[in-house]
Amino acid sequence: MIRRSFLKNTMLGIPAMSGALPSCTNNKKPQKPIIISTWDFGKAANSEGWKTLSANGHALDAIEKGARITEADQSNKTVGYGGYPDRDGKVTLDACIMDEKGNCGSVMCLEHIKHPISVARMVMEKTPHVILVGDGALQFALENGFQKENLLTPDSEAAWKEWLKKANYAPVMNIENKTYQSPDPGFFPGSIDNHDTIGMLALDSQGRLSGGCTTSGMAFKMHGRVGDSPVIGAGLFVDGEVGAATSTGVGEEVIRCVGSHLVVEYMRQGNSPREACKKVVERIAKRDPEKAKNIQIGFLALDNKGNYGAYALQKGFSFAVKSADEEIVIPGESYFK
Ligand code: SD4
Repeated sequence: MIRRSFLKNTMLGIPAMSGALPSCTNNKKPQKPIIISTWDFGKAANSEGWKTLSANGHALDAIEKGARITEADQSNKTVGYGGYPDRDGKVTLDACIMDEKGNCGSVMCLEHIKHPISVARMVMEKTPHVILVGDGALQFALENGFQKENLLTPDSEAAWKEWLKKANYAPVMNIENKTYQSPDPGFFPGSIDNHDTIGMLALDSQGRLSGGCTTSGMAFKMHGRVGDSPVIGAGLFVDGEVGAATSTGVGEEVIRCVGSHLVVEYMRQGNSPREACKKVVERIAKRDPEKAKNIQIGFLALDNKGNYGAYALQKGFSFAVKSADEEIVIPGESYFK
């Protein structure tokens, strides 16, 4: 079921999107342990991560295990195996992971490896570096026991071939009821469900925070294009003293404001996770109001007490929460109503 109909049809026990926004875009009391993820498919990833958290495991393990569920899901066309390729037909993956102490690892433009989140973790734990890209990242993965695989599924290959017929770049940016025609036809490549990265944040029973982010990026992007998702500070940031944030949407705009880091800094100043996300969305909207109307960006944040919140530019964003108290998918509030 696609995300939009899923939201309309289930809502998982939360108030419908019409009328007052659900108060659960900000939880009422902090929860620990807790795991939260972008989009409705985050629910399955959360469930996997929860197995670790509920057994008093480390938030970092919960993130990695959860993210691997989405990466392996070939029905998800925007993360990992089965992700839409770039315009040359290559599936290139971006991922990063970070813990509460500032340890982090990232891979960019990685081909042929089904679980970039695990390679990112290995970059973090086994190298003195933070980022490996392209061939170097692949070489590192193969040297460390990962298998080389074909990640282009028949479905995604067919979608790419269909796109090639026109290559007309007319994407749907996950904005409810709206199709975005990019003013720059060479830049925003199009597909349905074009922007569905998974960003995950977790707080474990011992108060350790971690986060991860993994994506195949924009469908039919230029070969070599990297978005915000594997960029520490942009697609993900974790600071154990404060909280963690992650993002989804048009990565270029998130990179321009180092969005997830900014969310964490707003939390450091005393803002709730929701307020912090809202402030960054507002900055993006004010910087270029015309552009902002036509793109989607969503931020998700979790503080080190277990309060969460989210905010997006456009309607249509959702996030999934799992704790001992709740397992829900929540429609995100948005700047444009
Ligand atoms: C990117 N931010 O590559 C990612 C895509 C995304 O939801 O978030 N999709 O720009």
